[in-house]
Amino acid sequence: MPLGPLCLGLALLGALQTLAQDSTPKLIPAPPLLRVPLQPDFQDDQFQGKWYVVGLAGNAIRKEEQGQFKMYTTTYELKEDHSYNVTSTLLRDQRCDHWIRTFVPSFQPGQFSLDNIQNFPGMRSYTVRVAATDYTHFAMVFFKKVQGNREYFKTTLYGRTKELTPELKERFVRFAKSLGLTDDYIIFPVPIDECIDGE
Ligand code: DBS
Ligand code: DBH
Repeated sequence: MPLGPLCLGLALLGALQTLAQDSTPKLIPAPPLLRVPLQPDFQDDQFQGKWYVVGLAGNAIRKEEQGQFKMYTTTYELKEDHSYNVTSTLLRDQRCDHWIRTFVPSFQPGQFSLDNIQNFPGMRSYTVRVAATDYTHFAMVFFKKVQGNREYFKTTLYGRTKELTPELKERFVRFAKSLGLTDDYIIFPVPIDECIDGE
């Protein structure tokens, strides 16, 4: 039996598999939505306003790759129809970048979907769920998106101020871990002044 062609074939197969894996790294699976808590008696008017992203965790958020990730803000403004205009403001390439989208209420208070997902290339679903908030200090929000055939999820620790207590940050870490994430996937963006002060 000629081993040469077989070995070559196996080697090629191995190389192909490596290539395929590299272009689609394994993602930690998203938890079922049913297992993600929902803030009871959600008050959409009280949730409005500016939130600092004090913590960020997700299956595509990696600590090493996002070293010195800068803090940004997300502002929620309620419209007449109870959708939110949502604006994130980030310092990017020495400029303030504004990223605007609309969250539409869905299924139950505190849960939303992204409006006009057809405008987002490859986006098949986008779900937002406010897991916990006291409205005046902090919020923990869960996001899940299916883009192409990949399912990403993330959670943000929002603060009304740039700093939150160690207790709230520890609670956020526990929450992120309850979603299947580990420390490598949890970051605390560095507070900055540019772009995110004011209003
Ligand atoms: O808005 C999001 C919801 C989101 O950006 C992600 C997950 C849920 C996410 O994982 N994003 C990463 C991959 O697109 C990213 O690098 O931002
Ligand atoms: O710029 C972005 O794409 C962005 C910014 C803030 C984003 O996708 C997000 C928050 O979810």
